[in-house]
Amino acid sequence: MTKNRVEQHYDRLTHPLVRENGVLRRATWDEALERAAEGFRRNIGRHGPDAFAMLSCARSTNEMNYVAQKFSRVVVGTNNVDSCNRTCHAPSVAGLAAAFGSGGGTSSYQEVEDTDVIVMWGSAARNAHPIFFHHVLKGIRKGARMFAVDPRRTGTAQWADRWLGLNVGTDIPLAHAVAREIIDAGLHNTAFIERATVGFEEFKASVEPWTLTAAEQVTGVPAEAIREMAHAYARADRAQLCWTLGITEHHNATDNVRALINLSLLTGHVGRYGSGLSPLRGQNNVQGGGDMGAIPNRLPGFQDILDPAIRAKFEQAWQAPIQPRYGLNLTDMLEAMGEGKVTTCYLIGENPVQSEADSLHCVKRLSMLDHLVVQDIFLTKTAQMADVVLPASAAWCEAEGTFTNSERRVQRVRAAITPPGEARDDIWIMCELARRLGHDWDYTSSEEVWEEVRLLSPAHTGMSYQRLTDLQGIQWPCPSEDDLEPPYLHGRLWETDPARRGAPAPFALLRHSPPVDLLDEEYPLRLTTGRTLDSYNTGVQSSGFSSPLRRGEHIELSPEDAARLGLAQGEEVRISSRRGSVVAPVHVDPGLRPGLVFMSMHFPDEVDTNSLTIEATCPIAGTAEFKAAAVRVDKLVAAKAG
Ligand SMILES: Nc1nc2c(c(=O)[nH]1)N[C@H]1C(S)=C(S)[C@@H](COP(=O)(O)OP(=O)(O)OC[C@H]3O[C@@H](n4cnc5c(=O)[nH]c(N)nc54)[C@H](O)[C@@H]3O)O[C@H]1N2
Ligand SMILES: Nc1nc2c(c(=O)[nH]1)N[C@H]1C(S)=C(S)[C@@H](COP(=O)(O)OP(=O)(O)OC[C@H]3O[C@@H](n4cnc5c(=O)[nH]c(N)nc54)[C@H](O)[C@@H]3O)O[C@H]1N2
Ligand SMILES: [Mo]
Repeated sequence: MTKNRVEQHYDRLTHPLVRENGVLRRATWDEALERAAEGFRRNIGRHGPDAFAMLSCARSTNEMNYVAQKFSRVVVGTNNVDSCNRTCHAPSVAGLAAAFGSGGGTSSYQEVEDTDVIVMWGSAARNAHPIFFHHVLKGIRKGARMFAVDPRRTGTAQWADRWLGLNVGTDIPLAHAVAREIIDAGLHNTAFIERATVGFEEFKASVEPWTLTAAEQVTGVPAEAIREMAHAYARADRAQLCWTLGITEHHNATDNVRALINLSLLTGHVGRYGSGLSPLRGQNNVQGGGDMGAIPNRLPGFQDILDPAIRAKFEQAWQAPIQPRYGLNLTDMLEAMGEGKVTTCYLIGENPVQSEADSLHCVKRLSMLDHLVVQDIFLTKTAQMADVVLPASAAWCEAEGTFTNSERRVQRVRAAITPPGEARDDIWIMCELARRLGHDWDYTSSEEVWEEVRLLSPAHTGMSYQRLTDLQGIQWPCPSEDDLEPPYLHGRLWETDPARRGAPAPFALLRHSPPVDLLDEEYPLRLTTGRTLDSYNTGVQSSGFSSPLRRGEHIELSPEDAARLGLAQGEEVRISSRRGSVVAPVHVDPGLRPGLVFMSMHFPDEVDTNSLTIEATCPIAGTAEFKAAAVRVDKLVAAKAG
């Protein structure tokens, strides 16, 4: 492919913009960078470094994310840096770290091909992770049995041997019933439990009330299906447990994750080839963004900010003090904006105006900022609120660097085309801003950044660009250039020598906590939101063209509810929650059970799904309950008359 011979999307940002008399106008790079830096300087000078918050881009490279978190920590002096991980898999990271000490998925993609049982729990992988799903299909072809646990009979569930259609937000009762059945039938792995875990007796007592019958009543899943999955998972020689947002976008999301981890501890399905836990990550480099420290509690290499020795190592390398406390996460940042504590924000490759739960509330908070800088490749709804808009290159095709996927594999990406107009590399832009704020940063290549990462993060030390190229990617941890770790984590749990085995993995004691947004007579239906194959997140990168594959936003209802409400396929109706109300056409979906409504989040310009969702968040991870809102659906004529 010849550079520049590719037709660019007509809406790409091609030059910087600054706000003047209330409107955004074209500016030179010099003017825009000066305005951006001046606003940061003013706010930090007035209110201190913690008045600054940054969101870093999970679409961009590891190198970009490393520089972004360093900008927050060194140039500004705050740990207030986060990314979209907060809206999806922060609970997976928190749950896995609490159980095993590190937050990565334990298995590699290849392992679902070489396993006996695959459980897809709250995951629409057929739509959302099609590459991974190819591996799943290969596993099924080789004889693996698959179970899908999802309120909807999704495209993923259609490939399963058994679909467990549970009520939204009842995953803990279901997992507890699976655990109780396994223990009751004597199928738990006593040797593994004794050797590698703690807290089994207390756990056993805690799941005692969740008989199959009790669970059937709460979850809606037939007792016999729960029993079948429990026996299949426990009896399997190898089993993979995969989950995504059906587990993590809840107010008790970290508990949900721990409930699934408990099952792996009970059966020993972790730390071996073919047996493990896979939270399939969301955006292409959200795993890498977190690994690089673009989260408020970890330095690059998932190293804890509260550890004085770790801080000392980074302070020495960066020649700057690091605050000895966790920064604000995305959820806390928005709250702090509402309270006037965060007054300036640097948003890189995020569109919270359309992606945050209870979006109307989010807009209110962002509008209270004194100074907002947005760095993106499109003029998003969020960028339209900014004081300064900086046009970036699109990392996936216009930048050099590395991405890290859900199996912790770091892979090189290369610039195939040049960015349009005056758009510039994310790292170049941050260096220019750093310089204007008194830090003489001069990274001339992504490899130079990567070499710094390798020095500071033991998990990445063995990954030179050359080696990443030769081996077509390497999974972390990779501490040295002369070896490769096994493709799965936590093999230590199987060591017979206690010294090598290290800390045991604790069972978690958990309680069922139903969705916060209660159903009542006024709002009797349960709305859950998610993805379709043909569109991406807030639609910024998948809108702007028409395709026969994309059919716009719909309110998906069960045939029973559509009939009860007298709604026809394609009819425009109003859907309302306690927070907002929108209009969209009906789609009758036989894969939905009565009482359940589904919408995507892909067309917010026309239908703002997130004006309906609730901001109830997981207290441990900060993730919002995108998957459970109480709603009402009304015929338009009836709504007008009322
Ligand atoms: N085509 C496409 N692919 C994408 C994306 C995209 O926008 N489009 N986005 C990417 C991103 S950022 C992410 S994070 C991933 C997300 O990937 P997924 O998490 O797989 O996608 P979702 O559709 O959000 O939700 C998964 C499933 O959770 C189910 N669910 C809802 N409530 C519950 C519940 O209470 N319990 C259980 N067990 N299940 C429940 C939903 O019915 C849905 O099928 O996809 C990534 N891939
Ligand atoms: N109702 C509902 N809402 C949800 C969810 C849900 O399931 N239901 N899921 C949540 C989840 S999991 C996620 S991840 C969020 C997604 O939320 P966001 O991350 O806010 O949404 P995106 O549409 O993915 O926006 C990414 C932005 O990055 C920009 N971008 C792309 N590449 C680059 C680059 O190389 N450099 C720079 N600087 N910018 C770039 C794009 O133009 C786009 O504006 O939405 C959350 N919101
Ligand atoms: Mo995500």
